[in-house]
Amino acid sequence: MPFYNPPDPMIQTLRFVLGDQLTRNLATLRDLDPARDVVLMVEVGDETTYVRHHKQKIAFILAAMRGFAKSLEKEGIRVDYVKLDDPANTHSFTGELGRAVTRHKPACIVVTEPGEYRVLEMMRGWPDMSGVPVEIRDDDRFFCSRAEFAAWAKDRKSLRMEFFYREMRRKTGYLMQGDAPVGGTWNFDSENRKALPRGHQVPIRRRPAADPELRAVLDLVAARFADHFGDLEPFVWATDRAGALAALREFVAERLHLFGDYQDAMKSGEDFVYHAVISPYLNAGLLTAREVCDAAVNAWRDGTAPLNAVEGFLRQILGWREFVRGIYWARMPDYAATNYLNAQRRLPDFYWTGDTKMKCLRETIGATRRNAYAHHIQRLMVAGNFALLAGIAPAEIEEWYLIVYADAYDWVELPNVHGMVLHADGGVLGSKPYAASGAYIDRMSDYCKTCVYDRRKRMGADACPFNFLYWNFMIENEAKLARNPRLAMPYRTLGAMAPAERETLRAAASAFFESLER
Ligand code: FAD
Ligand code: DLZ
Ligand code: SF4
Repeated sequence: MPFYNPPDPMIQTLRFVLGDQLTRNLATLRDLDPARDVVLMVEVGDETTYVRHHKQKIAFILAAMRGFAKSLEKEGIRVDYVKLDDPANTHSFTGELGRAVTRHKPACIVVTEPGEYRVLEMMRGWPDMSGVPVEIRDDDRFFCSRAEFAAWAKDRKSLRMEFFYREMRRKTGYLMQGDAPVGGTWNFDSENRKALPRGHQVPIRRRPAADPELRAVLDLVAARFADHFGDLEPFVWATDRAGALAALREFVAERLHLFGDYQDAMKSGEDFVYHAVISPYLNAGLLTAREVCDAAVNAWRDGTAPLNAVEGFLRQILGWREFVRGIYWARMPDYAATNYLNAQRRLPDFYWTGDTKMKCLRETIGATRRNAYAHHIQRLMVAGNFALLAGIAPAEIEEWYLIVYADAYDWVELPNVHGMVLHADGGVLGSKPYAASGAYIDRMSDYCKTCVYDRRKRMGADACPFNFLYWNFMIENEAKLARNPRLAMPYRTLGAMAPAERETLRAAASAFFESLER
């Protein structure tokens, strides 16, 4: 019985650690007294099914939770760990906290703020539910606290990542020389848009071996969540800190130097390209953002990775990751309800089955199913771009992203999908929608070469759907988007288009949508 602790009326503090808070230095655990405190961790049905997560996502979190609990126990810390198949499990955070309070009779409960608004709402009810004071601590694993972001955002007419990122560079001193950015510029994006050369061999990403503990979790998930999306095996994730650190080291040694050059590149059969593939570890707490940024900046100092790669990588973590979290907490709960472009279409079935003739989507959904992962450009410019152009209802596609990716929690998934991809927030997160035709996908990938559609054609039976959908999107949203200075070019082209051509594009899009319904 590895995790069971008998009732103890002397417990001072019950420290509740959630499945994405697996960090030894978590605020909840910092002043822990092993003699008087108990750590509570619970596997609950509500969290495994509030959306029907990818099988590997559930297995990753449960295995990582069990491993983390064991590592605390090795330190002599008492952990009250409730397993999913415990017959007394009430299957909710609130129910399990209530039972734990009855077991341990603590004087107080300590938690760290959660990653999802719905869980914060639960936490607010815990003092009344338990009759015990509940202290909710800041999650200081982020560089920027919620209060600091709110202060930065206050009185700004628009919130732009670039300016926030510069503040974060100044605050942390990463890649700074006094007040100026190292290399004389904040941004190396123009160097970072290369496609992979023909025949280029991407380094192979190593997969950790399954131990007996992971095997038990995989069997549990196979039995209990058989009808959830995604392949369970081969399982591609490490589930403890040592494995996460090894993945970080492998990335820094073998891929970081080309991260910048190929950060937007896509290639058939290459599920990871030069990406770090560490987001599940970061978001669950197995790695900290600071140690990841330190590792990258040290590689630049040591001369093993160039500035464009390291700056590009730092920008993702110090910039985007912190920025989307700031927006989430500053704007929730109203943020999720906006639908600026009034998108209403149902999510096509092929997002689940991968059964589509569009090669780019087949590749992206295939990778997603295999790994509970797709890299950023597949998420943004393929799966996301299609959802934007097709006018998929925000709630439908947001749920898909939350389900299918092992790194998906509301704080990070929602702003990326709702704001960056769908422009459903009307421009809070980004100044324009990332709408693109087939030409972009062709430039950055080899997908179009073996696709049944012709990416050069706008019309006709074999025209690339991204082409007519792109123009249909611009026409449908003309009233809302035409005055956006960043969309001046497409609207100039549209302005020069003959009415008959516009009509033909609209008709092609309608026929395509009808075929999707069928
Ligand atoms: P790399 O490309 O190697 O980047 C390094 C790290 O930077 C990532 O691990 C991640 O922590 C951070 N990062 C990069 N871009 C972003 C971003 N836009 N927002 C936040 N962090 C970022 N990321 C998630 O962690 N969870 C999500 O649910 C999620 N959903 C997304 C949905 C859409 C539509 C888009 C466009 C992006 C989403 N992202 C999400 C951001 C990004 O795609 C992933 O963080 C990245 O693909 C993870 O793979 P990696 O570790 O190989 O990242
Ligand atoms: C995602 C997830 C899953 C699948 N299961 C659990 C669980 O059984 N127990 C737990 O503590 N956390 C789980 N999580 C992560 C939570 O959903 C996450 O902590 C909240 O969404 C707050 O961000
Ligand atoms: Fe995707 Fe169009 Fe290229 Fe086919 S031709 S892979 S549908 S962008």
